[in-house]
Amino acid sequence: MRSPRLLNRGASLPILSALALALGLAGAAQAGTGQPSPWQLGFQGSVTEVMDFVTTFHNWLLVLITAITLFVLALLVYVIVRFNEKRNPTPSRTTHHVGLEVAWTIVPVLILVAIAIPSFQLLRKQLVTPAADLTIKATGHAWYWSYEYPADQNGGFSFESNMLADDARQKAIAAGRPATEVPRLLAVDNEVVVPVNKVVRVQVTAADVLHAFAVPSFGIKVDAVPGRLNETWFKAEREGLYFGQCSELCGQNHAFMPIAVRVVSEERYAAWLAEAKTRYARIDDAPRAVAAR
Ligand SMILES: [Cu+2]
Repeated sequence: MRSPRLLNRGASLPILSALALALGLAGAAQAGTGQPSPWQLGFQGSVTEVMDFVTTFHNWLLVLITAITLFVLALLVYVIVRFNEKRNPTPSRTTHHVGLEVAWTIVPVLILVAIAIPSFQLLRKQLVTPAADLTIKATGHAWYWSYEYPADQNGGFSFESNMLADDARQKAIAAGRPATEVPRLLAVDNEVVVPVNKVVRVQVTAADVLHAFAVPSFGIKVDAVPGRLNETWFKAEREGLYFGQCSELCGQNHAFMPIAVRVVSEERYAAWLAEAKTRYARIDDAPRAVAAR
């Protein structure tokens, strides 16, 4: 009952902004980490510093835009109510007000500065790759991803990663795999495996058309362009399975080329690496085969 009165005062802005922020945060808290969840409102949960920053920045912008929108709405309502023809039959002929003009120039500039500073900080964090512990190359194909682990870091193999079809998913679930490990349209046959708390540099390119490599919980998204090598990085701080999707409309099966990254302990990574080297195609086999022809 007090709220309508509050609405007529400046005090309503912080309250409503806080409400919007709470809603946004609640959405983020509900959201799955590594994969989307039903009725999700906010971003997926974060497991990297970059995604933490993205989430905080997003919430800050939500507060700002809510305050600005409510302020403009309040002005409009005030003008409509106070200065309509009935209540204000002889309008003022004022056209200039120095104080007001200075204010509506300075205030927006300050708002833009308040947006620009964290924006540039975030850009820098995303674009400047720290010293990498591990490099992986991801190549987009129509319509799947392939990955290379370079030989000079104990890899030297490459593999393809295709989406699990529904029958394969059902079989996996029947065999005892939890359903969250094989979500529909996201689960793949061969996952990318990386160690936890290590800086992973991902070099991204494409073999045919434009694709984009994106994993929401890491806060990364970078174009995969044929003939060009793009780069992004992440340092996952929690073990788990994190899904992403091709994020550049690339053709008929664009929606069916998911990305799955499994973050594991250092020991499990070493074990996987040893096994992967025997299971997957060696990269250095390819030039030799060409030379033999
Ligand atoms: Cu694609």
